[in-house]
Amino acid sequence: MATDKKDIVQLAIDTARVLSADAVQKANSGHPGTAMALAPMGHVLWKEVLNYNPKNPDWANRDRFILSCGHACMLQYSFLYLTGYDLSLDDIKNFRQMNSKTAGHPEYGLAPGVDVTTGPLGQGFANGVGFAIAQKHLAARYNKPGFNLFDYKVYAIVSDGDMMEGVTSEAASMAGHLQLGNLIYLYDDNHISIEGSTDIAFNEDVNKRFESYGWHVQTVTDVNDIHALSLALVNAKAETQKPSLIRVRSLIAYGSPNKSGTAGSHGSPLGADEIKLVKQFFGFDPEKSFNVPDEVLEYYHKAGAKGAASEEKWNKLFSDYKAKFPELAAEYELASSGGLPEGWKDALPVFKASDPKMATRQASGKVLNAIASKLPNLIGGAADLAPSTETNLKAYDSFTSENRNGRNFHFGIREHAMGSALNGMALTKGVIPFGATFLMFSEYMRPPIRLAAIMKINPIFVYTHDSIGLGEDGTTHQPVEQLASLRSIPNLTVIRPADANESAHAWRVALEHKGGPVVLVFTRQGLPILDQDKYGKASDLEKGAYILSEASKNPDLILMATGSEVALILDAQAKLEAEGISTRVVSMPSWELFEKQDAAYKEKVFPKASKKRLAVEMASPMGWHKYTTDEGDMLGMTTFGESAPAEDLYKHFGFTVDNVVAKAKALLK
Ligand SMILES: Cc1ncc(C[n+]2csc(CCOP(=O)(O)OP(=O)(O)O)c2C)c(N)n1
Repeated sequence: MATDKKDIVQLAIDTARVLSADAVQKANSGHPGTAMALAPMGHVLWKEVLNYNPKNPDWANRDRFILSCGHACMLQYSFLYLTGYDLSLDDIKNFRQMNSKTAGHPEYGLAPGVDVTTGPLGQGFANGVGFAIAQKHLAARYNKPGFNLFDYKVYAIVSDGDMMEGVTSEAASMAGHLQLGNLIYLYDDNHISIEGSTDIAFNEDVNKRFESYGWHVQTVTDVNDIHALSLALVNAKAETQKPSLIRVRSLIAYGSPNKSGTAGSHGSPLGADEIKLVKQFFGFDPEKSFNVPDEVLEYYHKAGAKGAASEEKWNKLFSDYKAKFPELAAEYELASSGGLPEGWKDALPVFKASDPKMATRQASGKVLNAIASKLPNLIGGAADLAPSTETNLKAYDSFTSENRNGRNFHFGIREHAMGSALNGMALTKGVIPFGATFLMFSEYMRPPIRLAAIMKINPIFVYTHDSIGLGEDGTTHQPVEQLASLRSIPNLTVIRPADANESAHAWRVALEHKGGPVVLVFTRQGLPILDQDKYGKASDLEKGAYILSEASKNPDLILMATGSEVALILDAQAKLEAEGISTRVVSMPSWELFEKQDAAYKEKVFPKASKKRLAVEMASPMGWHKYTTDEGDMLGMTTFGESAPAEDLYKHFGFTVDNVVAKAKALLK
């Protein structure tokens, strides 16, 4: 081994650099430069700072680590492998290949030790704020004198790209305001992004910016100075009031004679010749690849192995806690395993048909407030729209810098960061987070919605003001294409309930749902409460679609709708039946839930022989054809709406009983 007399620390760091470069070279794709440059950072983190146990990557009190510049993932994979996570050298050799754990960007659930999927820049930064919020909340709820169950910190490596993204500004502002002193971010200030020097697009004073957000800011002038790095991290840990940013100057692709400091090393393999020069520079055999000296593996394994004792100590602490605080311990154990307390569903309200009209947002608010005391781990808030989205938990405080016990979150008008923070919270086992805004502004949070779906995690996204039915706010606020686009996201379940009782069941399904996020879509405007003695049961919402009102005989026609349009098609059914047209009404709150039903149930709701079908939804018709068939039709929205009172808009766009009846009859001609 051509490693001569190097001291073990330098040898270890250089091994991580060369390993990262080799993996990118073999894959013939990836981002070697930053992984190489930041190996000293990786070393200080995994060797000295992070509290983790490679044998149990899910240990509840581990420090969280986020590689927000996910493209540099070979850095993370290298250290996860070296410290003894369940990742082999073959996994490193299979970087970016089919079915490997070492995907092109770190993916939650694939490589052990990856706390969150990253890659879209800015997301990891903002996820960390959610992790930090959740840590503070868990600590406030469960820690007791002598029992610091949750005292972990949240670390991230962030890059120039992260710093340029808007979501980072939202999240940093939120973190500063909330005084999340448990956040420690290392900023790789390497002056390079894809198009070249960051000067061409980015020249603000990042330190000043973060100071003004209320962060504690330090600068390390050379990433290779591991003593300075360690010291800055010690200072950051000691700062418990403010989130910490450590700006670290680095040279991309350090060690590459022809490519260091250039954008060329950002996103392409170094090339066979250059990688040999790199190996020579670090004193490695240029002819050997994936060369991990035994002493390096032993050295990092030893660092990783320390975690087992830390976890064991914590397990003992938790078992003592359990003896002293059995109820709290049981509550946490249940919540962190994804369970819900027995009997919680008994608290779900039931609404009567004789009650006055009620907007589904209002019903949702009543449901949330009815179940909040039964579900102590349900926490959430809105992007400055709690009064409009009816998401305030009235009996509970707000989560603030002084009160971490609060269950109401004021995310501010920061939808994007709210979504990303919700993901960080959802990834922290033990809390069930929800966040609310208008359906239109789901557009401002699509990246975290998509990432939640990729990660198959379970934040609940609450969206109200769900159609032109919101009225006078006009085109800018009237969602049209949002339902179709949300329904197009794999692993996402969209539920648009038809009335107050369906809203209660929508929350039930959302809270019980596993394997992906749920979007709940509610109206601004009042809707009649469907008579549970007369019509299909609202609990059947869980099947996605159900026969709400059966035809008088074998149906000539099937009317289907979601949300506020269900009441409309019920009225249309009465008219059609009066004219001798036997009409079935299907309430279809969720396509995704319906698609999970078996063929027999689907055939029962939509018999293949009954192809005269009309769907009604005040949204883009895209996608409905599957259910309406070639012989059916869809009454939807093909423009952006208008500013006017809702009743006028219904007439203008044809969402009237007469128009539904006319369209239905046209189908039967
Ligand atoms: C939201 C988003 N936009 C664009 C990209 C594509 N992209 C990947 S890396 C990168 C440049 C990042 O530069 P920097 O953060 O400085 O990383 P470094 O060059 O230091 O590795 C870009 C634009 C992305 N991953 N995410």
